[in-house]
Amino acid sequence: MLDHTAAADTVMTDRLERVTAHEHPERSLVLIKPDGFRRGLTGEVVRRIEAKGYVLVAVTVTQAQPEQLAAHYAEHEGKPFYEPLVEFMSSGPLAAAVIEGHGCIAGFRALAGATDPTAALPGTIRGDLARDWGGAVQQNIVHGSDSPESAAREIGIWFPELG
Ligand code: RTP
Ligand code: MG
Repeated sequence: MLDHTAAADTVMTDRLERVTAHEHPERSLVLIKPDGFRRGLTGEVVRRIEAKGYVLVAVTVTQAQPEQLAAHYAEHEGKPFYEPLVEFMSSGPLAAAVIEGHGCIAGFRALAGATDPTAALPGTIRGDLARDWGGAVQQNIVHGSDSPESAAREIGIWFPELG
């Protein structure tokens, strides 16, 4: 019993040290898109994030509002896949998460794999769990911020209380 408690304390201390050892650990915004949520893959994505060593700061399940998607995907407005993308992202609930850890922006993008699930390498989230369904937009399970500036902006859209 004592041994078990000591082991649990060690794990907790290690976790706290990882979170608090640096003053400004990097954060990224992750979305488990409606295809991933619908298919029950939220837990699998979170498992991979935690197995990599990143820490969950916040997680929520929500139906994306039009103004959130307009802000989130402003850079893609006018592109051929924009309207199908907004429709796809509105097609059901999604899970949004903020993750934390040094290098987690690039690190999560590496976990996610290439945008096109056919090209995404096995071992990545998109390579293992997504495929091309021949639609107007790629349904590729996850979104991850692509820069510190994007992360700050996107966290403000999905978690205004953390912005
Ligand atoms: P994300 O923003 O979702 O993390 O994905 P990404 O950076 O890898 O890709 P991005 O270029 O930002 O595109 C945003 C999302 O739009 C859909 N898409 N479909 N030609 C297509 O069918 C196409 N191009 C883009 C994908 O869902 C992509 O993740
Ligand atoms: Mg992107």
